Amino acid sequence: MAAAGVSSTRTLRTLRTVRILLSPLRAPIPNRTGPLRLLSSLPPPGTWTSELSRLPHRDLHRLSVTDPDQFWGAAAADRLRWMKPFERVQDCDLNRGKINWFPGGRINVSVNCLDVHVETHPDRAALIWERDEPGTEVRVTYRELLEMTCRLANTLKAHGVQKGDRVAVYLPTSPLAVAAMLACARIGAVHTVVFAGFSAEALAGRIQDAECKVVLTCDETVRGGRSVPLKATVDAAVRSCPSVRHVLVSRRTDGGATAAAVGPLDVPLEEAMKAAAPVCPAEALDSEDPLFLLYTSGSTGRPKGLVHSQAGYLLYTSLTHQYVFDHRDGDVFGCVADIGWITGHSYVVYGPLCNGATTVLFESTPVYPNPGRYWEMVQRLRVSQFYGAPTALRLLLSYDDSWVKKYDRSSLRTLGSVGEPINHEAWHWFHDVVGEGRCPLVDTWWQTETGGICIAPRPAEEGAPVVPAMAMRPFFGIEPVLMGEQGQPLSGQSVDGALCLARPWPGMARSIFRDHQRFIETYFTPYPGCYFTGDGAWRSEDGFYQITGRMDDVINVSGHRLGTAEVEDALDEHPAVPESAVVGFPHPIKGEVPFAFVVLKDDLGSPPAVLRQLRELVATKIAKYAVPEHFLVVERLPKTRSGKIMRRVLRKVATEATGDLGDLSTLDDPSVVQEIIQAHRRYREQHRKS
Ligand code: 7RM
Repeated sequence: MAAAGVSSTRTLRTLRTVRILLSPLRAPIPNRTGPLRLLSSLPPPGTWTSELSRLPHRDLHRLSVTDPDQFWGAAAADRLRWMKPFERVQDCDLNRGKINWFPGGRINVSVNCLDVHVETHPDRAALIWERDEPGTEVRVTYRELLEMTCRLANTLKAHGVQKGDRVAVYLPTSPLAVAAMLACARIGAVHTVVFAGFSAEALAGRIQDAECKVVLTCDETVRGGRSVPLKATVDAAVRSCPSVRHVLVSRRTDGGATAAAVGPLDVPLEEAMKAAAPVCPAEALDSEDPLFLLYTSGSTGRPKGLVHSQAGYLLYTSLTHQYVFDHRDGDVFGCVADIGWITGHSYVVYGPLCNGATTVLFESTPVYPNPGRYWEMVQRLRVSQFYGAPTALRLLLSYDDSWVKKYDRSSLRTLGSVGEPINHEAWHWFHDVVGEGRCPLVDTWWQTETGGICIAPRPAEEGAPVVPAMAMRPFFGIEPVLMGEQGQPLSGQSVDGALCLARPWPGMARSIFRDHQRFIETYFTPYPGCYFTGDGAWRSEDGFYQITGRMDDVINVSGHRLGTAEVEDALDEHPAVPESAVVGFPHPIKGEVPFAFVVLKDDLGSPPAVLRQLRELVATKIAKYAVPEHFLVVERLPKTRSGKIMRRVLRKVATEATGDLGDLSTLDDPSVVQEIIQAHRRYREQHRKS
């Protein structure tokens, strides 16, 4: 981990500065007589607001790790509305991948996100749909969203959807998509949202794996001024999905001509919802009934359907949303992620709605109609928190600062970053230019698997000043452990290792759909008793954390998580490609791009034509962002004697870091490395010429 060491030294220096700035302001931890005891047996309702929430942030954190049952029990009893109280706080055994929170409890997530707020503030905007054309936003109140959700829930029931059935949602970030998620939650169906940028084959793969009964979509959507035909993609996908009984189609645009022909499975959604009753009783679900599946890339095989469940997920997303972003009543929360990713699930939909916030649904792009889009939106909607991805910031900072400065950003209180490491330049631009140096910037680390933010700065903590490079610390109930190469926990400071989380937390995924064994093997076997994140991290001498990047074959393209194995599988389907290897390659804006090494059979077509077909193949099998930016044709790949491709060597060839290739002794034929280095030189020269 040489690269990690370099950036670690830099961080270390920054962190020292932070500590110097922090120390005079640090409030002493109050002396306590005896242990904190807030609960007797079952947490009485009201405990959290009356007792816990008054505790200083630091004490809350201490309680969350010294007495997690008390902490989570009180939080769950008070923050959520239960239909039946839970009997125990948790029953977990990470060794066996057994994760069980709030057993015995019955709850409905849609009631917590809608009905409870309709009782107190029915006319508050739940959603502000920031549509593609600026200035055409649509507000949906809590009352309206509840009615929409109920009508949709009744429509799903009328089309045979029952508790436990899976429903695919292939929609842009829009009120209908949110209502679809909550409608599933209302009746106990399990939604699986598929990012509307995925191809027909990628969509079909997910529908097949989840055996979805119903697909929800719309005719087309408009993004960056261009129309995207969603229904046509669904039509192509469902042909190979025998489980699908109905496709519920919303009419998004008036361009009826572009809507695909009405097939035998299709149901016009607006008509069906109009005919459905506006009230739908909420199912009393078990705390651990599944809420949704979300497919994400791993280092091997096809994307896996991570299973998240009801109560723990909702509690965790609402608590993190409140504390990490310093959410207050009346705020407009602006998370610009697409609902097709976990960030959209947790911080566009569930966390903010559970907290009764007004949440923004951003449907456009950062540069439409110009690079001032985000900040013009902040001004127009009076956004309080802006949460986005470094890749977009890197793109925007390449334009003139006047695109930011001409808009009023005084409504902003907290800035957030997610999805990939935020580099220093982007951090400073976001903090200093966008936030005028007065808003804390929270760099939040988490994963599809963790359900919510796990490691982030704590600006809301008493005495925490607003300073650059605010360092990351574990959230309530999270206990990070760094593991060394022999699998031993590394104690002390100034160390880096494999990032694990040593105790269960309520927001974590419960399983991989229909493959619990893979769940155990991926996350709990590498370091028994701990959850393994797949990331490396560095702990500074002050105990702050910095993420150093993935330790496996997962890369991050414009904040999109991608398994290099998926790209290889797509390439290998071409008859001219006997084998291929894909690695991540640094890119100034996208963070990383796929770099493909391909072996071609020489009797099959001309290389340029084949490469064109390969690009097309990846776009149709996965998505456009997965198409390799670089293709290097090679004679052979570097393989170990046991036949494993040594990708670490290929990464070094791609980045021309061939000075130290590391241990090559396990290679079957080490001469292949020089061969590939030569091929790369020729490639680079050609590239320079063109
Ligand atoms: C929320 C999300 C997860 C992977 C994760 C990391 C990387 C995410 C940060 C980060 C550095 C961050 N879910 N990652 N956040 N790396 N700093 N603040 O992105 O499942 O799609 O991706 O993303 O490698 O393992 S995800």
